[in-house]
Amino acid sequence: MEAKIVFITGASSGIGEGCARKFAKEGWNLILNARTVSKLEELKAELEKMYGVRVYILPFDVRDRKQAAAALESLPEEWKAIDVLVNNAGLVIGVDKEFEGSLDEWDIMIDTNIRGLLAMTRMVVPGMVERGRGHVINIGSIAGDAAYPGGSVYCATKAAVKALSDGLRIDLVDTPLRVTNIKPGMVETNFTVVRYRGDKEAADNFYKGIRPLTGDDIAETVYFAASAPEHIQIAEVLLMPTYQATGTISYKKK
Ligand code: 8X3
Repeated sequence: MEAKIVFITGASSGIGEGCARKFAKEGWNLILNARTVSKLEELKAELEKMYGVRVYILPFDVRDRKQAAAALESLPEEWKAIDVLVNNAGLVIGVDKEFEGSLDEWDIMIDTNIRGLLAMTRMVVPGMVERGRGHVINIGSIAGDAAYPGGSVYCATKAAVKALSDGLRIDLVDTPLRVTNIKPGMVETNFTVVRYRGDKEAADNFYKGIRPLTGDDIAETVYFAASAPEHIQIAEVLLMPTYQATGTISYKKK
């Protein structure tokens, strides 16, 4: 059988990069998206050589609907039959209160985490429905389960990811397609550096005394959902470090 195709947004670092490595290791062909190509080119060279899979680089900003549509349109015929879409591109900027933060920064989060994810789903899923085969895996967050201090808008975007995942599952209930919402807790990636607007020390402090998850840990769970037998739909997975209990409560060793 032909190798399956996974399309990963935000694949140049963190959870997206972890997913690229995991799916390649399992023999899948990859379409990798991010805004900049340099890291994707490195990944492509490495994974093609290491696992003998094929990697197609598709750079665009998920916030730019026209760019995204043109990129998807440009996919060569043999890459169009996407089996799994991993809607991973997402970010958090700042830890401000809802009455104090920057509307411009919140727009970036809303446009990426909600509108970008929705646009990708809207563009990729019709082909899956036509082919009678496909799986959408959204990277949500523990932050979508309940708001926490300094997280208001980010938490709202991840609550939206939960609603969009549930809504899509409802809309696809009469099809063989599957929808999964993966909800990570603390994961140590560049994500946290962006949350603290580039302050590496603040980001390191966030994880001090706890062993956080890695992008590779999340990728294992994403792959678990993608490779489950066809009659099993992993609807949601909430996963966090052993010493984390909720979005706000974790035990940090001194
Ligand atoms: C981010 C996870 O625990 O920082 O999606 O809210 S957490």
